[in-house]
Amino acid sequence: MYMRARTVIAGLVAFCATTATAFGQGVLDGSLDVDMPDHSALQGIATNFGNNDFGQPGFCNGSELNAVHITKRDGFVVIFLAGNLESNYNKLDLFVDARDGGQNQLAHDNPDVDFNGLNRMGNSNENATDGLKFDEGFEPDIWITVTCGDDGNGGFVTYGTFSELRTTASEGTGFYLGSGSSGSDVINGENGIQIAIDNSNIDGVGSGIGSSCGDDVNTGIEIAIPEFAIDWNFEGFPIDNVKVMAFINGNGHDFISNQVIPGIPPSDNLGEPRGIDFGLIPGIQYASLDDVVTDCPSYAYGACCLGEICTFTDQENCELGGGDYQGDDSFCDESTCAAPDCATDVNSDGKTDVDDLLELLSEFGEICN
Ligand SMILES: [Ca+2]
Ligand SMILES: [Ca+2]
Ligand SMILES: [Ca+2]
Ligand SMILES: [Ca+2]
Repeated sequence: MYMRARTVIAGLVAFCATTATAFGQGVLDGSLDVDMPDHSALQGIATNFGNNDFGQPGFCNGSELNAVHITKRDGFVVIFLAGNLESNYNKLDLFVDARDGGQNQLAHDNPDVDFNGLNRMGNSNENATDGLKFDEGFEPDIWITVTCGDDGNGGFVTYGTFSELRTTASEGTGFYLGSGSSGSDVINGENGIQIAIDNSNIDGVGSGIGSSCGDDVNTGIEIAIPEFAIDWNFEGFPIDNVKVMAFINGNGHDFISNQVIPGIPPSDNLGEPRGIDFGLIPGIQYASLDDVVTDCPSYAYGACCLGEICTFTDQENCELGGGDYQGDDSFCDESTCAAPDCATDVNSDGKTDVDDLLELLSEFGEICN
């Protein structure tokens, strides 16, 4: 059984070496195929990792995840992430839950791949309670990361890496998938995983941390995963319950942006991966094969003042915490929640009274240079 599968893989790779793979009506090239289903999730917030304006398939000066489409085709799970990945070696991290078991919280002893970048997001040792945690009900079994940049000679290059996320992490296999470039110059992994990137998008979400909409983007990152890469013991179980989530991360897998798909509410970048529990972030941060989402989520978020402390949240949460909501789409800056200037409040306790007068008198006659 194993030998037969290897033969299939070898044949596939030989085929792929000569041409971009056709999937029914589809072609793996970073452009959305006409027969792909509608989005399973749409982005609702602006990107705080740069809003690309280059408009070319390779080099790109920002990252965003506008939508995710998922389908099954000719023995592959095909995932299309509408958006673009900045060519500065930032990372796309993709997680796929398509079989029993897996890791709802990333472990520390997964395969050492991509400079141990996968374990950079996991718990820091076997007794630690940290480690990136997903929403309840999402236990990914496969991780794929993609990155891109200058190849050192002015050319655009892409790299892909894969790992299993086994329930017993140390039993998993992971390896480098190879390199490619933009469009139909795809990454061809030895296990049949293929990755294509087209970074042309200059639309989709705008720049910042507020509401925005990722609709109508038809280029991005297209990934095909053969079912036998998921059914690693060749048990022949049906692969019909496929769940997916992805985010843009820093180049060491060490600083997660605010571009997560399915999205998070309006937010600055999330930062340190080990501190993140998507279960505590409102909304469901995974999408399923048969989900259809046609409208961007809309969020009424704004600045909330609790004294001089400004946070970015919705009106209900702001007022529940005793804060003063500044209105939808208001933002926190230095002056948003600043106390009014009050020169007569000598001891800075928020009021002018006899204490200020006493403080002033106690220093009466002092020479100030
Ligand atoms: Ca395509
Ligand atoms: Ca699973
Ligand atoms: Ca954009
Ligand atoms: Ca959540």
